[in-house]
Amino acid sequence: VVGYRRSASRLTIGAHLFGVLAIVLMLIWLLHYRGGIEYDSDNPARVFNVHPFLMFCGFIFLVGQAMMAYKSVPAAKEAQKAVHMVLHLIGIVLGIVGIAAVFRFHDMIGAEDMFSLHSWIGLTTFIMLGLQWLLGFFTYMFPKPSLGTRSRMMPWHVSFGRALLYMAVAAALTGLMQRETLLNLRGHAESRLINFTGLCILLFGIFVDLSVALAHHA
Ligand code: ASC
Repeated sequence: VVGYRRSASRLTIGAHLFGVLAIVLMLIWLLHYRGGIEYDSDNPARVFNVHPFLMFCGFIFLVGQAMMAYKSVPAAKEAQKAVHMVLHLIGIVLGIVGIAAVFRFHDMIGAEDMFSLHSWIGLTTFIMLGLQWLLGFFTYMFPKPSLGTRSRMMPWHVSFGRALLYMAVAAALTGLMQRETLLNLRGHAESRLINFTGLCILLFGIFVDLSVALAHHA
């Protein structure tokens, strides 16, 4: 048990490392190469940039942190649970703004919505994660059915959450690829920067998932 717990907390270090690295690389990309991040801008590119920024640095990063809260927050179990719930909620709210930004961008340039594989995976994942949050809230916070029901739901809650994290990573990577292709960046330094951002996002997902998989569940 102690060995498991130790390896799970070492894995959270890997997750923090790749998560922060992905944020830094993405900020270099959006601020240095892509003109900045601004929701209310008249410049469609700056409006678009809100989307990758909030979907990773807001949504996926905070959801991952929420998943690791039971290892990384040094507090009583009920406090960890509150952090787990609230971090997901903040992530979801930022995700809503991030999705609104890309719809606003499409509106500005007269492009159709929901055409790409990225948008299908991404919106499906986001809606299912919202439903998972509601189900988790009603099961584990309020009104909190019997202990038997809660424990029977737990493997589903954990397994489905882990699947959703990989789905979110798939959405992020297809989104980065799409942007790279659309901007015609093949062979440029910027394309390498985007690839490394994607690799860090993938490794963040893997480390978060392993830290959950190798943890001990109450
Ligand atoms: C909860 C909670 C848990 C589970 C457990 C049953 O409400 O905080 O850890 O349910 O008691 O699996």
